[in-house]
Amino acid sequence: MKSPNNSSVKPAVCVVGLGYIGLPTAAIVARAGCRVHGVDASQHVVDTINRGEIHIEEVDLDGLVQGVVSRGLLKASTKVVPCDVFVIAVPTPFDANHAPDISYVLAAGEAIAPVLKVGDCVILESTSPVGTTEALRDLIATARPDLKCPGLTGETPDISISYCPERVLPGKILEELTNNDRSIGGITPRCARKALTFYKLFVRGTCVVTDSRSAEMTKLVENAYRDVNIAFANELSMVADHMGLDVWEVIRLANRHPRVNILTPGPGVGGHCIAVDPWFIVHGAPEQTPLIRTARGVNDGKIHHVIAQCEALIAAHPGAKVACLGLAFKANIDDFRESPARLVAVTLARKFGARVKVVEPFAAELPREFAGTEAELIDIDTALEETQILIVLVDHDQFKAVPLAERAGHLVYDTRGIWLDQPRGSGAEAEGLRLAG
Ligand code: SAJ
Repeated sequence: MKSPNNSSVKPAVCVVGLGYIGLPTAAIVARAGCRVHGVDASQHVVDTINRGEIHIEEVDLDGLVQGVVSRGLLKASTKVVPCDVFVIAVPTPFDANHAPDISYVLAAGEAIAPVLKVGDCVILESTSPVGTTEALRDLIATARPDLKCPGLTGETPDISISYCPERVLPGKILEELTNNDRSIGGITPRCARKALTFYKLFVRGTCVVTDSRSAEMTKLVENAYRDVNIAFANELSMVADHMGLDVWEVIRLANRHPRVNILTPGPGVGGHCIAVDPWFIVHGAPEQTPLIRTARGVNDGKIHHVIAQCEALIAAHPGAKVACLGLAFKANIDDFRESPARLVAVTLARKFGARVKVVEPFAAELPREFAGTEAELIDIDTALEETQILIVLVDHDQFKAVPLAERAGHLVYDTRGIWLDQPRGSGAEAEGLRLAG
């Protein structure tokens, strides 16, 4: 990498993987003054970005990408080119047995190995099982025996390799990429220092230097911690339904304890992170992770609990029209990946036919799984006027804004607790259902 001490000389940066993390990262690094070469396997993604446009939804990303592309600071292609810093931000899915798949990471390693030169810095950002950064190092060492790789011998390595995960929240990515603290996990301390120099170009949060394995585990631990705590909230909501209690009231009161912070029940856990990353820990230590594994079961089980509650409510009101409010995996974004709301809505649509409508302000059309159902995408006003049962599946601001006067006469199953002013006597007891969420 170019002289880290000469602040006027910014490194040329190659970002491999231009998705939800790679593209915002490439754009922010370009805005910091680096010449950035983005690489993606999809020609459509490459062409979109080179037009100064974006293929994903993220607040303010369109303006930023348009600016850095028009200034020639960001260019995309399907091929890697020689640079000083290589950031790998490709997917790390899991297979049917919840075993992590790092093939995209290794493919990225294969692509960058031929163009590496002495002084270059390789950084893996993708959420990965512990040991992946060392596997990447071994791949590069095999592909490039002429380069001294870190952590293999006592000699000073020619290149540095580190693991530096992101921890951004969709919808706030640009802000959090800049301001959040960051783990900088080097295969050696020297590697970490090289990566630290790069991140100090655009990270205002504290960059905490550590080893690559600790950084890999930290990322998984952060998301597993959240999944376990969401599972506790979801289990409470199922207990409340069983006991006829108002889970929102119980959590509101419990959280007034100075050291209690119970999270929010929902229809299950969606997205490509919280529902996935805990499995990386379980896969690495299957005998030592009963809690993490069970929490995954509770959160996935909540989806089916919500479906059962909905089916009972709808069946108890023959002829009533139903509006499923929301398909996204979380509030105010258009990301529908692994969304529990989608599964609930399509299950109801398949069972109750034309009675079921869907409201999703962030969708222009229904996802493909609704093909063959009679479900219809409508807006919230039509839902309020033409349906009798409202099932809140996503806490979009647009739904929160519906005043009590416009929904008091409806039967409401609020899985997100956005309408706590809804009369509890909204007919739910008639079926013995306490629709606590
Ligand atoms: N959820 C609940 N109840 C809650 C919080 C969340 O039901 O109290 C649900 C959400 O509705 C959603 C799912 O859990 O379906 C995940 O939502 P999330 O808010 O945890 O967010 P993600 O998956 O978009 O982002 C997480 C974040 N990790 C943590 O908060 C520890 C983010 O910082 C990570 O960078 C991201 O995963 C990631 O990329 O790993």
